[in-house]
Amino acid sequence: MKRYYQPEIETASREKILEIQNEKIVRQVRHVWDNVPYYRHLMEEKGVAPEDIRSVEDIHKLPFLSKADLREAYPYGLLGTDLKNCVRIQSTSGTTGRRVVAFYTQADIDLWEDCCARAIVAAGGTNEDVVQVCYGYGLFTGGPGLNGGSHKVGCLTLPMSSGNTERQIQFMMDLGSTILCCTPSYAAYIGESLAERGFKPEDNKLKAGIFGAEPWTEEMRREIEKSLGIRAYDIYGLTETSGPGVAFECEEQQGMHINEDHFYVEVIDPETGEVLPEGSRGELVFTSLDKEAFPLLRYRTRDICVLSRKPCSCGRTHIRMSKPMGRSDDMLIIRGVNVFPSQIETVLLNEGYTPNYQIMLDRERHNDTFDIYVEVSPDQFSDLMSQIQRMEKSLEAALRTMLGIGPKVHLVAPKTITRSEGKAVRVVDRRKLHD
Ligand code: DLL
Repeated sequence: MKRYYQPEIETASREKILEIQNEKIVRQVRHVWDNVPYYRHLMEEKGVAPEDIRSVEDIHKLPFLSKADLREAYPYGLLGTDLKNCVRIQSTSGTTGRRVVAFYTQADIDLWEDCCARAIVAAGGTNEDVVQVCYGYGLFTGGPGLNGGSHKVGCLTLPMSSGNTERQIQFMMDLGSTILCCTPSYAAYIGESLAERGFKPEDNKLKAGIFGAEPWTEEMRREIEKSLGIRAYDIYGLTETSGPGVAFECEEQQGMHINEDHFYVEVIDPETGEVLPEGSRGELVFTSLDKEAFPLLRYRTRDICVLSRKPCSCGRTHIRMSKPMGRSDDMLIIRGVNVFPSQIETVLLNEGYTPNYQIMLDRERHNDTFDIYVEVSPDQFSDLMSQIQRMEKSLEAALRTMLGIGPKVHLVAPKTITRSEGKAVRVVDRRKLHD
């Protein structure tokens, strides 16, 4: 039996979806023009007025927004409504400079939770399910988003948050969790931890998992499915567009359906900004068609993807996106946390180190390892092991404060990090995250 959370819209004809989008875009551009002086100014600079946008065909006339705009407008500059209408913020785990703060009205939260509910139902969720949410709660969108979606479907929701694997396993076994929501790396770790405790895949009641927030491969999907005895579904989203639920996988597991009634999607050439035809590989750009509090138009995600309109046997008609194939900026996602090399550089310089460093990323038992090799200057150099260890610990603490996750720091002697003749190779990523 095919199941949808909002069947009418999830299986609507292409014409119907376009009609909805066309109506919404006109309203949304007017809303932004009237309420977001920052974007209005960008439109004026480009010589575009709300009257020029009569349908989604005209969207290409609008200016892009990027993370740099979010930084410049931080914190309230892109707010689309009075603060008194906002009921929530969510934020990325970045530093002050990079932090994205997104605002929500109650209606925004409702729509966001609907999107997550669609993902849960697509993964087979009903009100008979027990959904264990072990994405982080708090500022991160993962926990609150899936939590809200799970409530909407009527599932018994376990708001576990991440970490404390012992407790996760105990609740999972005692309460008979049937759907697991977390990052794919944490899912793999839970799978291994279960095996270490002598549990076989058939000992748990899980049937599906909804995993996202970081890149993962088909190979990893197969391993997770095997170790937990489930079907593993991908889910995509970003704080700027609400959070998880912008797109989700159905039983076909062949790309994620984008909720096109709420988000208009384009793929562009990241160099030129030119809109590319369906099927081309390029950067995803989203326009939120409904959001009141944080209504971003043409937001550049930096995620590289391919879109497909090939009909899907699940009956959903919304366009599908491939798994993100990389990024067009230098952002790394380490254990689900967004990290920019420049943040690391800032800490090193603040703490009195040289900017000669190398970030080494790898995977051990499906978990990211995160090592940073930092050269000390000749006057910092010491033969005393205890002193080096103290310095490493203190630098690790400073980095943890800045990044929200802790790397392992290795201080190395002056001039040991290979100098490059061109661009410095700051990041060595051995994780093989993309197929
Ligand atoms: O990661 C929202 C989310 C939470 C998505 C839970 C799915 C599940 P941010 O922290 O703002 O939001 O990070 C957004 O993470 O631009 C992608 O680069 C990456 N990302 C998100 N989902 C996926 C995925 C959340 N399924 C950034 N596959 C995005 C690969 C993903 N990368």
